[in-house]
Amino acid sequence: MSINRIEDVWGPRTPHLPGDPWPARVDMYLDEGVRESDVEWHQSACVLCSNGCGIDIAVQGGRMVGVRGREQDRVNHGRLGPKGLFGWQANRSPDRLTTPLVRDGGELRAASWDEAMNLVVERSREVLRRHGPLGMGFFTSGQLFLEDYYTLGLIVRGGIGTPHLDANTRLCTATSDFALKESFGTDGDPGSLADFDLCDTLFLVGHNMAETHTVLWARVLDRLEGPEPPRLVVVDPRRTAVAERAEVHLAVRPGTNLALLNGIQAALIRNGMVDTDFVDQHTIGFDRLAEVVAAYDPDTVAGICGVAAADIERAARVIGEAQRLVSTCLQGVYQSHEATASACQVNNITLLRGMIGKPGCSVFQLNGQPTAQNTRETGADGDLVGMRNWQNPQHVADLARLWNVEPAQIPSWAPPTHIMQIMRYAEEGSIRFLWVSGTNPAVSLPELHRIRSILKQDRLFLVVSDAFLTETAALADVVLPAALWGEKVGTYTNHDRTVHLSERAVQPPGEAKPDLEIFLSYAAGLGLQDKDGQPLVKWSTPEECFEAFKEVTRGRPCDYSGLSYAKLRGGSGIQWPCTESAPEGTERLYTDHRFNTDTAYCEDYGHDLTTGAAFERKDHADLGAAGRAILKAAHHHPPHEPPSEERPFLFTSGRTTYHFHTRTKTGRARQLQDAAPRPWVELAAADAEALGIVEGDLVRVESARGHLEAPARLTGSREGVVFAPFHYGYRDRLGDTSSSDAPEQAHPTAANELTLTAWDPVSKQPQVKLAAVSVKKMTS
Ligand SMILES: Nc1nc2c(c(=O)[nH]1)N[C@H]1C(S)=C(S)[C@@H](COP(=O)(O)OP(=O)(O)OC[C@H]3O[C@@H](n4cnc5c(=O)[nH]c(N)nc54)[C@H](O)[C@@H]3O)O[C@H]1N2
Ligand SMILES: Nc1nc2c(c(=O)[nH]1)N[C@H]1C(S)=C(S)[C@@H](COP(=O)(O)OP(=O)(O)OC[C@H]3O[C@@H](n4cnc5c(=O)[nH]c(N)nc54)[C@H](O)[C@@H]3O)O[C@H]1N2
Ligand code: SF4
Ligand SMILES: [Mo]
Repeated sequence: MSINRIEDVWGPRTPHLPGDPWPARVDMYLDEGVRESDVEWHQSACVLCSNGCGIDIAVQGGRMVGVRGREQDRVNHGRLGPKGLFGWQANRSPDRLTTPLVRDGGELRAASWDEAMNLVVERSREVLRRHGPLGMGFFTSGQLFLEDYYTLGLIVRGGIGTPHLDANTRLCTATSDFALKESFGTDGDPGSLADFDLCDTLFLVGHNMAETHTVLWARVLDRLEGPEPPRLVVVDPRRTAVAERAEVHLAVRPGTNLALLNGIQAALIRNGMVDTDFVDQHTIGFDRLAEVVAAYDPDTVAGICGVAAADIERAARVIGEAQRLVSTCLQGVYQSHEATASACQVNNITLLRGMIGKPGCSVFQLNGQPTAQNTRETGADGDLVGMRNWQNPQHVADLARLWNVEPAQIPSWAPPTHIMQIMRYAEEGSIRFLWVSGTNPAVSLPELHRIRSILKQDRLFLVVSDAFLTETAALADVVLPAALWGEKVGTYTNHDRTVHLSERAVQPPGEAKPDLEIFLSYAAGLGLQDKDGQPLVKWSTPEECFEAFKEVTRGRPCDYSGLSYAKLRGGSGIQWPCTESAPEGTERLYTDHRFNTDTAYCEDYGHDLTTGAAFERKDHADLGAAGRAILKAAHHHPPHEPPSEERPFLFTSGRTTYHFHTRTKTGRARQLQDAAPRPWVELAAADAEALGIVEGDLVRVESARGHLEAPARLTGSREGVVFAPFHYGYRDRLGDTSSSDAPEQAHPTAANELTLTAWDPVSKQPQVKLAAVSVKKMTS
């Protein structure tokens, strides 16, 4: 059985009237010769993006042989995109890690679990003895399961007591998290994916949905090509497949989102397109917002953003005329200049138009990674478990009671350390132990030359848990072989709060173990205890962990107390909050237009969006939001690295349909790897012509920090913008175990060789979408 989701990425259309249910369409892919009736099916959800499509895994003879979309799942109604259909094949790749590895005489060699874990525990003890908890750092993922994160968070925050725990969600959706907290008081996207079936207007900001949430785009295409299609406004410097469908495409100069969004708000106010009743009753901050955005008239904004003033007016009119508006933000906002400030303006537009808490109306501060939401909820990034506020002593005390530790044990004297700061401490030598789980920073962090030099240091003990010998694992002192999705049980939550259970379909290869087991054996090795001398971590299975997590979320916004593994089996995923009084979950938040901004309840006291200065409890209380949403305003400032004579182009990076991040999975799925085997550089046709470059010429793109070389592709990007996918690290021969050092590549291909060490002042999300570069044609 084969269907072609490589060429026909979004599959056949199933159009419907607004508000009618989205028709089902089941996508399936099985190995050659395998029949649907001959396999066992195991329930799961796809882990190759934050849409979290319901998926069943086909097993025959103890081996994965295919997948099928779950028809009854509310997220995808049976559909799967290219990664979902083909990406699972990475699980069976012959180069999976099957034993622990330890560095011995400079080289990695196979070791037993006892030897490897003893080494990890001994080194932790030694660092704790000599440097204290601040010598320890942990960097985790947006791709493990809720139970893995919650266990790690407890070990690190409740046991070891270091604030140096962050996740790659910092690179991904930290801004989503912070923007939601700033505007609505707590994290959690308010809307439902069904709002895409109902809306009459869509506003997509820095989101290439056609490539990055392919099943959601199929859902949108069913509207665009059906009766009463929604109007579409897109903000992206590139002419993406999404932009091609837009009524208004604003191809802004990278780094100018905030000016544009201020301009749109100014037009809404000027044209009387504000829902004044909603604003008066349910928000605070309008006067200051109106004062700030008044400076952004269409001509001024046109000059800053490099788009026509008339197009800004048109976009504002489409948004202003909407009766049911859905807006999304993603990496073109979050990884860009003024990330949180810009994301908050999209929240503001939603509020100014009163488009929240109603069917067909919402803002989506979208996620990217499949389990990023759980990293945030479990506090495995810079948050405190259960959307608690680390600045609120009552919240910390409450958590300490649930964990049975002293409140002072949980580090809350300063903001949890973000990954760029963790790297800085490792560079300076105050962090001596770093455990990286489920992420590949030697490709995905900015300014790779620097990251490699930090990770390679002798004085830093680097532990990596992964399923493959990645660029990062190749630099480690100990590598722990991890079981992947489909080989372990657990839950995760997508970007409309839908929680899925993923069953174990097959055994992990060799001695690979689930992350939860790895963390539990670490906790046992360190002998971590609660304040009564009992083991700190009180569970030994994923389900027991889930039950414990339910208790720490009770009464918090992400309330899981009404869920159970049993309830998640069989049907669709279920949206939190799911409680005794809402046993089937909750489709939309804030339907009563009461927001989580009470000072005693909120997750964050807020920040100055321009400087990032954190407010104190008193500042928040003085605002008096008390259940009203907060309209936050900020002026635009130019980006850190403007183009210059020497480097006249703006470099940006992102994704292609067929690959996921650093390709550790999609590079091992034949159909996906064949569809995008090599990197490339996108140039605007006029820029290419001026440089004498034609399609396919090898070009060199160089920033102040590094360069990459790849063949040119001429596209409809705005002039002055250069784009490269960030998927291609230096291990282009996948499974290469020959060297633990970054080779001096003949042709470097990683986008992050070029990017800079800079982050958003509020969310601390690195700015990988903006760097000044030169471009030239290579002669050979
Ligand atoms: N195929 C595929 N899908 C994925 C992933 C993947 O790796 N591959 N990863 C998943 C993850 S973790 C994430 S976070 C999401 C990311 O999903 P997206 O955010 O949709 O993907 P990106 O390509 O990173 O960036 C989106 C767009 O931002 C634009 N952009 C660049 N600079 C600016 C700017 O200054 N302003 C504006 N408005 N736009 C700008 C780029 O041109 C690009 O088209 O995708 C998820 N889905
Ligand atoms: N220039 C540039 N840089 C970027 C971005 C960009 O757009 N441009 N995007 C950023 C974003 S949004 C993201 S999300 C990051 C992604 O960056 P990374 O997180 O570094 O990317 P991945 O390749 O997904 O790495 C995940 C690793 O986890 C492993 N893994 C998967 N499942 C499991 C598991 O169950 N257990 C364990 N232990 N390991 C597992 C995989 O094999 C893989 O090595 O990159 C960021 N960097
Ligand atoms: S849209 Fe995302 S979750 Fe759905 S199949 Fe594709 S990669 Fe998987
Ligand atoms: Mo991401």
